[in-house]
Amino acid sequence: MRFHILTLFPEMVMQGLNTSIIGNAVEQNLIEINVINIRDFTKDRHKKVDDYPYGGGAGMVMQAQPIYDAWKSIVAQVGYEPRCVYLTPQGQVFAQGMAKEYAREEDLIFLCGHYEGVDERVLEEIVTDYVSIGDYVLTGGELPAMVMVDAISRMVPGVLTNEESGSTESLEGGLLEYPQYSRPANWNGKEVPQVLLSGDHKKIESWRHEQSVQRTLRNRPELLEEAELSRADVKQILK
Ligand code: 6GU
Repeated sequence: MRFHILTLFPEMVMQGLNTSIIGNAVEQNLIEINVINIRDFTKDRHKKVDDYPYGGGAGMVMQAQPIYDAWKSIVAQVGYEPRCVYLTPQGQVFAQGMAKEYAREEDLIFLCGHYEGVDERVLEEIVTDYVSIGDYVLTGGELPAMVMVDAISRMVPGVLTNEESGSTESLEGGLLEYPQYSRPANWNGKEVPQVLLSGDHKKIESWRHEQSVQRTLRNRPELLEEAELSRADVKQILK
């Protein structure tokens, strides 16, 4: 899968995505991350990419021309118009199901805005999806783009090893992850739950599932509306 990230701050995006699992996925050619500096496409002789908003008001607006030309260069390179995500707090809130869906795309374009926004006319021309990463305001779309690349990449086949993919289950069955423990069995006077040392894998599995249900109920009760629950789960919740 190829990610194409349109930004005024390419170094920020590149540094954020060259490490750990995502860095490995790039090295193994499972994903490709193509960072494009919008400023490289300005036709302004002072390399300007923004201007004052018509109608007045605070801040600057990113102009249409450099963004459109940068986008066209991607389209020319790949030979079709991939889905184009504009990162904005006005968008649909990103969730695990969307990450899974985006992971099926061959190419995905991200447009990172800055300042007070982007000229609406270029958004109308190129953007197919408006996405937010949550209800708070950030200074630009770079961090949200990195968040999305990470969440989508781990859904691309081969990116996670068998060991890592266990932690995929958490939000997919609609439940939060159960607690984990490692050595030593007693740390600071705190014991690892006995069941985990029992070697009884059936019992361990059902204990972990119970923990997931309890955690979800305590921390994110709204998730239980979508979660797949057994009669035993419901009994546990009601007791
Ligand atoms: Cl996608 N962009 C910005 N600037 N702020 C955000 C956001 C996106 N999602 C949440 N806050």
